[in-house]
Amino acid sequence: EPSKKHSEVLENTVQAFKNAFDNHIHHSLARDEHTVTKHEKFLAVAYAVRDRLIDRWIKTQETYYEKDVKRVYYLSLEFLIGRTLGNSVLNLDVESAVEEAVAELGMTLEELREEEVDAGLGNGGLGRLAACFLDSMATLELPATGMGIRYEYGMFNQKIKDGQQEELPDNWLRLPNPWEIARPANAIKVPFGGYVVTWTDDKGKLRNRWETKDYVLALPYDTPIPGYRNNTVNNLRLWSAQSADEFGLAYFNNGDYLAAVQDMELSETISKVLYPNDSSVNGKILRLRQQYFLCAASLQDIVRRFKKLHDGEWKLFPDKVAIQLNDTHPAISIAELMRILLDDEGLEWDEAWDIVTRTFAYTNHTLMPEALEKWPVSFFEKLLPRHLQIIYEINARFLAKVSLKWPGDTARLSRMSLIQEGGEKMIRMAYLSIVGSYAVNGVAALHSDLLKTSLFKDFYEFWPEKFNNKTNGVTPRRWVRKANPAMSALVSSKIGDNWVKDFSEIKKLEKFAEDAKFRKEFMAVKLENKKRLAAYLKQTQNVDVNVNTLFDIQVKRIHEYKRQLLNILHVIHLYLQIKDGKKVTPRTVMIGGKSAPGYWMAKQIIRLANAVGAIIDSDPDCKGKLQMIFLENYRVSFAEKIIPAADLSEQISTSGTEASGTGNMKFAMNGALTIGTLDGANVEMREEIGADNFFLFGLTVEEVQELLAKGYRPRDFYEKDDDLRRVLDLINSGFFCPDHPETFRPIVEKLLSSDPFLLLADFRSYVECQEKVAKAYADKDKWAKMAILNAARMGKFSSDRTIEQYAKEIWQTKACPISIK
Ligand code: 26Y
Repeated sequence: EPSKKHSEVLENTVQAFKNAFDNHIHHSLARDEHTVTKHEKFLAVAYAVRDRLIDRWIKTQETYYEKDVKRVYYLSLEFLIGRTLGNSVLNLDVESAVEEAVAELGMTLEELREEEVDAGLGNGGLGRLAACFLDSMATLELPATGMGIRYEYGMFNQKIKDGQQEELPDNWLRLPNPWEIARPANAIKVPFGGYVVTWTDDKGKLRNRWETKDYVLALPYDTPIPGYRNNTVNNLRLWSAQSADEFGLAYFNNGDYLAAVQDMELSETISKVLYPNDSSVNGKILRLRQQYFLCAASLQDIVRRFKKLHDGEWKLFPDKVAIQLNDTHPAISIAELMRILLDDEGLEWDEAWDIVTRTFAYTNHTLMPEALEKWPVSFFEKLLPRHLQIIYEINARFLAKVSLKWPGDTARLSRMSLIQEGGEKMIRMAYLSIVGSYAVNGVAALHSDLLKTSLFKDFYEFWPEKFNNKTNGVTPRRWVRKANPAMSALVSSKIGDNWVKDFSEIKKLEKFAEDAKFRKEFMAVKLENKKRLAAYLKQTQNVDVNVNTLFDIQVKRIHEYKRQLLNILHVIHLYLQIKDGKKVTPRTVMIGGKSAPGYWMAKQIIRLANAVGAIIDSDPDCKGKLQMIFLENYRVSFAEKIIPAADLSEQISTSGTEASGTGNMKFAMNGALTIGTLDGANVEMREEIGADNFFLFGLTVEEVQELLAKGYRPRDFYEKDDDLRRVLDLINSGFFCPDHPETFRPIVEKLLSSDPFLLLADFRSYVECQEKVAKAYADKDKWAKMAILNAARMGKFSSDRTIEQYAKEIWQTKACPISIK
């Protein structure tokens, strides 16, 4: 009984932590006080904290097993965790002891936290959502496991050189990762390629078997995920690819030892690097290998755990396991579970299909057509021949049912087919996901509605009951309590600190909007956060910012639909206003985010932002009035410094394009006001916050659709609007790039000719709304009231609320509290 043997629970006293640091510096790192580096001090503290998670971690897993609870597996190609130390210390409730003990090391906890490198195993919203969900699932004591890939290189590091994005590799594992535990004993073999053999079993039944010599080993690395102030420590299991020993055996026999070892490298490339594009599929076969690698390893693991308690009781599987697919990226799991049940376990098709379709649920995160995954049938023939057969069979049975409901509607059949014909045959992964799941959800009310009326209309008509909404949320632990300690302390001094666990309690803050003293304190905290960000920008980018200006911030991936370009057009407009001698409210506009390396237009937008920022900077007329800064290398740990410092949050996507957004929520919780469109979760935020406290502009989804339907002509807007014309003409003149005046002309060209995201149509409305923002900011007291009401009315957007809904309405899982005696 392991939990008895180690019942001398590690102490959380200051002295115990001091001893632990000392011990780890000596025994784990082989250093003394003269040779230990700052980073090693971080490692020692991290090991000491991790030690204090282990008992609960083991106990949690043991309890789930003993109670035989229904488990959730959250399958995702991305987990954008960021840093872990501060979060673990908070959730373990050992902040003050650790704080005091690290003083012994001659450092503050804050400094130590800066030593930790971000785990950047994701692109943006979808990956960060997975990380927030892990925190909430553990906090709500749900028996949940995250499963993903342990990429050796995460999201690239962005450098701005000569005003342009450069990508540097993120070699995050060069330094030891103190949070993970390798479990080579639990390695799993993942097959690829080969062929399908049909055989007859002893009952005379025809069966299929996938045969191959091509295997890759999946090694699990486990990271503990502690709940907030409870005993739950869930598991995040990330798979790393290693060559299987058998691989290259043929070479060994031929004596070509070095060729064999070189070949082993090939299988290890599977988990080498995260694909850094989040908005258009690139169709590389290595990406399909990654997807199958995750699915195969995870499902074998899940099935093994199920069989330990319920071998032969397959009907029970959906009562013990729910698998959530984070977008279509792990959708091959559906075919993989079918393969296991049919080929390995010998079930009949109907039994197997019933189990599969009571196990999976699918979350869609985008309506953008370029981001919808389709894999060539030829890739499947090469890599996953048995899965291809299974998908064909799923499709045939599905289309037969569709045809019964709509006899003779062949157009509908070809629209709904899992296989896209005409040209290269492709598998539509979203359709596979819908057909193989019992629940399909969007990530905000508007998005879920649009799924039903546009992208998945046919499927909604066939299975209305499958479709549901789960509006996103973010964890208040990381995004308020940790990122904004000053605001948190102020808030807790008024309403206690239970809001950290039950974020609906944040509404108790509302009444303090009318308290003049509180307003002053609240805005003093904001100023403190602005100073903290300013100091960081000075230190890292060597820029000086004026903290007495309106901090107007847009941070997110760079994409045309998110319309950073509209933001830049507005900045140029303000610049021209200043040159005209008009009075403006002093602003510092900050834009940050990464472009996919191959996304030319997004890179041009970054380049324009930097060029415009440089011109403004060089113009003495703008001093103290206008500044634009590009924030380099936006990532989770940087977001934690940026968001609490914002006065204004830019959420300006074209209506109908941003599925939800989650940055929008983080800003508002930290007392920023939003300028935004009726898109994604903005709609629901505005409902909660109140229309008076939200700066709304732009066309609605219906108006966008109408304008596009009647034939959108951006040039009409250019011709009718003098301010807009001046801005575009100035860019076109080469003013922002005198050495190469043609540089930014393609941007203007695209806006005038097609402008697919309707920047010109929304420009006037945006500029007028920004004028309202400027006026409101000038009235400090009014602004403070609005800021407080924003923070106070964000209770709905905790990921705890989101996860409660998933648990109740999709997974049918219940809390399983962990007790340690
Ligand atoms: C297939 C590949 C190209 C791909 C890789 C990553 C496609 C999409 C993605 C990531 C998408 C993503 O991050 N979507 C965002 O998900 C958030 C969480 O639901 C939403 O808030 C946000 O609106 C949406 O853009």
